[in-house]
Amino acid sequence: MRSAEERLADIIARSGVDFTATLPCDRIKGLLEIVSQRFFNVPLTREEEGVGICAGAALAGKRPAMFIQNSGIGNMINALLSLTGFYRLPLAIFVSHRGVYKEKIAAQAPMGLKLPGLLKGAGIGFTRIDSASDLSLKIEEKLEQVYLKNSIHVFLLSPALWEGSELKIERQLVPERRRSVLSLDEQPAKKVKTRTGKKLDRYEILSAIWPWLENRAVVCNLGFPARELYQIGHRASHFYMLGSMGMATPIGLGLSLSSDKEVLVIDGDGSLLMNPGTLATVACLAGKRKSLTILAVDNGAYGSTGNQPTFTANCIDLEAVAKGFGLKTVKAAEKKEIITSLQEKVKGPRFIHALALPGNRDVPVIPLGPLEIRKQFMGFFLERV
Ligand SMILES: Cc1ncc(C[n+]2csc(CCOP(=O)(O)OP(=O)(O)O)c2C)c(N)n1
Repeated sequence: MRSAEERLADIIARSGVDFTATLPCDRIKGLLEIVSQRFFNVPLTREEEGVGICAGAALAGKRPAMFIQNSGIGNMINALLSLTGFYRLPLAIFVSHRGVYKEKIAAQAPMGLKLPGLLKGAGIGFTRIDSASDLSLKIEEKLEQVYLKNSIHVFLLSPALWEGSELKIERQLVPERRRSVLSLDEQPAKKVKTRTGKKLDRYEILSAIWPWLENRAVVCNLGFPARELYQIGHRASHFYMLGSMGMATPIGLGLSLSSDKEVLVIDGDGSLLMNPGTLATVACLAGKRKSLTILAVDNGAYGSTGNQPTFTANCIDLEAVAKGFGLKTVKAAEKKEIITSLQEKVKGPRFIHALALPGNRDVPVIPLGPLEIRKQFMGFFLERV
């Protein structure tokens, strides 16, 4: 029997969708794999750019569809209203609806629960798809309307849909070539220079730097980076992000601009690519007296959602990006290189590009809520100012 993911892809193909754009969520990783294999697919750095790319595709006569997590709607709303809606362009949006069904990550609840109200307020039509039997019944007709009437429609896909799915995905971690990265397939992978090749995964890097983190304020990227750091050893000085992808470096900058304390941000390639402009703000505003370090753990993947490749896997050198904005940078791949870079006394903001292998450790979600994390962190940060 065909899996729910394959059946949904069949319906989408029948409706004539010929252009897709995706940004991963762990709960739809199977669907995303199928979409990237079956359709012309643009892997995104930020959901908002997908609205623009799909608008361009629609202007060129295509039938675009996006596949994202509900948090991404938060990044898209202005462009959806002032571009797609305003110019009456068609867009179908398939949303992994988190926070509503057997959710283990509490931070998914605020956006997930409020999303229907937000869409209603924005005048965007939506349909909840709660079970596999809803698939053809509820989707086909709505999809037809999207392209006939040039409208936006959101399909809220409950995680219940994929329960018991027979789908088997055979995929290596960050394969060399993927059809989805269309234009990149024609280019040889760029080699980034380090004295050594990638040796460590994120967990090994975090374990290696953990002793150095003592008594330093640390802002840690969401998902597995925060979970792994907590598992290696919790300290009150750790601000674990539970959601708000792309905000690690901005939070670190805000701390640094408000204090003379040393601040370390542990960020990720996917998160930095979602919000690279923040490196310009850091370069221009974090003055020479400040001690702000961004440790970019670059595993070339959206590690936390299934290791889907990001553009740093074969196209973008994050260190060059940071350097371009004027930051002091260094590239490191080995334990010793990473630790020496951290220990080096540098005035002003700096960017350490830590090259990592993809992969996550099987560690549980952080048992602390946001208020507890805030209380502990502020206790540490304000006590010593
Ligand atoms: C706006 C938004 N889109 C998508 C997600 C789903 N998501 C959570 S973590 C993550 C991957 C982050 O990748 P990266 O920063 O490279 O860190 P890694 O897990 O690879 O260490 C994604 C896509 C999200 N939380 N928010």
